[in-house]
Amino acid sequence: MKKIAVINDISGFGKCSLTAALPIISALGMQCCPVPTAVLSHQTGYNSYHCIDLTAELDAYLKEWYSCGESFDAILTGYMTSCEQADIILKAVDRLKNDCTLVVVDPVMADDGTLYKTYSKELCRKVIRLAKKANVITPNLTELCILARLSYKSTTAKSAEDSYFEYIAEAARTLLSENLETVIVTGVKKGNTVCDIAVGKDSFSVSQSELIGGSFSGTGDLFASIVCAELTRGMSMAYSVELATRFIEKAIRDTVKEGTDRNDGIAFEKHLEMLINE
Ligand code: PXL
Repeated sequence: MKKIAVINDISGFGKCSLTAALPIISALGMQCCPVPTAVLSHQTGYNSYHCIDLTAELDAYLKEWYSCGESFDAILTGYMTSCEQADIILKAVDRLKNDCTLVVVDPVMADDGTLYKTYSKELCRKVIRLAKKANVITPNLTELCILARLSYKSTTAKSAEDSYFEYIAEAARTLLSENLETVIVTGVKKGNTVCDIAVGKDSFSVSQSELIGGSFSGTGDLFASIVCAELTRGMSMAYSVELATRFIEKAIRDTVKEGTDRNDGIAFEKHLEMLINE
């Protein structure tokens, strides 16, 4: 069975990070091996939460993995609590990967034009360094603007232009390198649609959904988990992105019907059957 190491927090409420990655990767028939970076009562978008930061334990936890010689088909990283934790994760990615390991970095930093309140400029610089180690990154549009040093306001101001997606693709292409093969920009709004755009050196694909509701907790984590697992089992980039887009669209539709708060995440559980034996 293929194994994916997921370096992320676990939050009691918010259906994000590890509570998103675990069911998705299991449904897709792979073993999810968590490196829990923190335990939170709720994700940080709620008005109040308690965070048990596991930074001080991470080296000892990872040392056990290193001494067992564990190796992984893929590594997926997400939310980080501090610069000190980011430094440990930067080293862990190098130690855990082998020549065949797919490294997917979700450069969690911001959404809707605003940095998450726990992310400093210095932590963003660490995220940028981590993104450079990846084969695939999955920034939302705000995070792409940070990575590509663009203004979010002037980027979204172009959304009505015919060339909007090409503009975004050009920005994404500036990030590509020898190892970073694909940048998938998520949640790009255009008219009444929201799109996920996969950009490679010579490739470009757009997966489109109807824009329903606003942005919800955990969608980036669900998206990155589906894409990471599908690529790990050998599916194409365009197929993996389209499946992730369709899965999230269906779950958002149910969530909007239920009328729950954006912080509570999306109603994805009933749609896991789309992924089982798929
Ligand atoms: O979904 C990203 C994420 C993950 N983990 C925690 C968060 C967030 C976004 O706010 O707060 C704890």
